[in-house]
Amino acid sequence: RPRAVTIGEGLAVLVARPGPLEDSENFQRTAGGAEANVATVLTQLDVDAAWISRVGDDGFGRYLTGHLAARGVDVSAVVIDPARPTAVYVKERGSGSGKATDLADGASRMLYYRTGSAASALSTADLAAAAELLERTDLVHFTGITTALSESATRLTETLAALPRRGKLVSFDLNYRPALWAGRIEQAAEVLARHVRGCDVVFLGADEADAVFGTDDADRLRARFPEPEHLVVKNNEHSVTGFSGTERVEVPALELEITERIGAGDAFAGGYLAALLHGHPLEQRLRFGHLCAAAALTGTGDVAELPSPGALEALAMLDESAWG
Ligand code: KDG
Repeated sequence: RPRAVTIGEGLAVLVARPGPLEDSENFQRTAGGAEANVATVLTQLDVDAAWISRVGDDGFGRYLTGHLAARGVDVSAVVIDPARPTAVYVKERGSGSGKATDLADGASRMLYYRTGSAASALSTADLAAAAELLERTDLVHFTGITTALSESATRLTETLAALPRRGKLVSFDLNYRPALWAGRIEQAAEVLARHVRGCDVVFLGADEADAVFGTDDADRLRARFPEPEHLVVKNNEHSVTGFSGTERVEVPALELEITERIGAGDAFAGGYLAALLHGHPLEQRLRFGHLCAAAALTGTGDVAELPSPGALEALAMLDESAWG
């Protein structure tokens, strides 16, 4: 089985009832954190995945590591920091009631409670401690969220992008979160562009690419960033354009009744990466991505619970008419 390592912060997610947050008496606890979400997709698709992170010595930290371990993710490199808490975010959901503090029906918003969290102390020392895992992996994946956590986390991601490859791939999802760059927003575009150029597999959401790099056009983004062997541009909800070397393929998204979008990008990345590690061609990789994203789009949590790899493979193989 191929091996992958993901590195980033995990968060306990408290999902509110649809409607203004002040009216939500109950919250459903789930798990989040972009790189943790990707790890759970990979393990469901026959990839051995490990997650490198830091959590607090608290119930949320135990919940997150338990949640990942139960899905087959190797959490042996997760450090427990007794001095800092595990991060939390509240997922506010709209009901479209028209009240001033309500969001539109189906819309959602993230409220972070993560300043000074355990994972904000992630640093290159965590890579040294996980050297063996990193040495024998086929793929390392991280996102622009980890980059934005703190200065020490930025140094860690710069080390990841420069990792001696020795046959492995380094994968990066832009995941631009302006709230995390507060105070150093002018640094964001430069650091993130360096990561795009320095990695082998890169995922860009069109909206966030527009915000950071000033264009949402897939071909312009490819022209601007010819360096990564694999570049995937998610054209909002309608389609995804994938570039691999000189190849270019566009695959439309499935038509779905969307429940909630947060986590869909991670599911897409996990599906694409698993298919890449299993040697599937570009079009199949994009279809795997869409199918995994569909699993996240049709639930309220961030984590995609998938059909079996065999079922996904059969769906990905369906002919053009099912996908057009
Ligand atoms: O992509 C989904 C993530 O955004 C979510 O799980 C929380 O990692 C998260 C973040 O920092 O926004």
